[in-house]
Amino acid sequence: MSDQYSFPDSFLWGTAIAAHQVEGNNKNNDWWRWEQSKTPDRKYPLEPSNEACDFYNRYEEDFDICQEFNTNAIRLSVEWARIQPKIDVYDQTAIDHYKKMFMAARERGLQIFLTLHHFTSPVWFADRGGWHARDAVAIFRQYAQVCAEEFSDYVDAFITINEPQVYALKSYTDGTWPPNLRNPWLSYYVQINLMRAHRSAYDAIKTICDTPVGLAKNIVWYDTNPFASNLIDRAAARFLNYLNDDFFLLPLMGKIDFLGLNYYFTQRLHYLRIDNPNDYVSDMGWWINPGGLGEILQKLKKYKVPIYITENGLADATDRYREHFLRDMLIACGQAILSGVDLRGYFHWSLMDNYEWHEGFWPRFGLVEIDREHNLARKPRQSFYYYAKVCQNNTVEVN
Ligand code: IFM
Repeated sequence: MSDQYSFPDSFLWGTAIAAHQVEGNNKNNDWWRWEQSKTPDRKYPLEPSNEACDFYNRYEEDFDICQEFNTNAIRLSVEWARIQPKIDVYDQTAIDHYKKMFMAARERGLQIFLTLHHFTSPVWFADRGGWHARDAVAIFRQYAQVCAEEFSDYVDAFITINEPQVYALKSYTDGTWPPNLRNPWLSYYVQINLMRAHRSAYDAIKTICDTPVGLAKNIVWYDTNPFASNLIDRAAARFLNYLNDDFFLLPLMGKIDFLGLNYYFTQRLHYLRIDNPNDYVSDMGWWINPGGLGEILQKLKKYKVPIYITENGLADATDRYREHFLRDMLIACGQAILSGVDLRGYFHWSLMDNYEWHEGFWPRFGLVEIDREHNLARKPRQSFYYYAKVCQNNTVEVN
């Protein structure tokens, strides 16, 4: 093993955020409506997003931090409900606001990876049947085309949809997220629709510009306990890994210029139950296993498309693991590059503490702490200084 890993000169060192989780006051989408509904017999969400981090107004301050900490890229999303508040209305004021935001990022040397759909949809879209409506794909295609027309001069890459499978499972299988349905068949149908939506949006964007288009795919790595593995667990892990990546990705090949990988954790199976070690876990109980990232990157090599890690991070309120986490994950990245994986960038989730969906604000994913008691003050955590050094040196040291 080498004692340091150097990254290609063009490597992107970034952070990631998403509109509804940071902007605040996204009042016209399905999440907001549900959060604010205070339905008494619903367990979730723990709290509403309200002003979130007020990123919609404070983006310059946040991009200043990105620059100060040597990052050269940011992944963010636009809020569909702001851009298209009604089916037949595009809001030029909101579009211009985003343009100003993108300019501010570029002026600070940040390349922009722009996500078009990150879990939330306009209320009018939800009311027509959301992602299981017949014309959902056509509607999304039109929105993607408008985004390409308006934003292609400002952004470096488009990500059509964030974590389609997670969305389908949360919203349509376990019903935790709006539209809170529990129907596995519908969930499967929505997954197919999201694949179709990606393909269609890809074509629409390409009629406007040459900007690379990809999608962000969450992949959990399924593994077995090396000391107690049995045939059934090995077969189950293989099958789950197939469902997680190849099943979804194979139909997208040819309509993808790069693959965005969101990796958080590994699940170890023992007699078909999850049996993870508990030595290295985040505040959310997710087992941190950099080896899983290495395995996934090797597996994705066969698709022969550039890969960006579009999310990777942990909830860690006291910042006790984040530096180790970063080092371990980045070593896995360095090793993957050495072995021929075409990995071109890393976006840490997240730039700042934000609204973690049905969990509310307690999980702290940020390189920057948001002090909710003091006017949402931004306070970079110690681990951000470590990441800044890596970004500056383009190298991660092993030790
Ligand atoms: O906060 C989320 C993000 O919106 C999508 N990927 C996983 C993150 C952490 O749970």
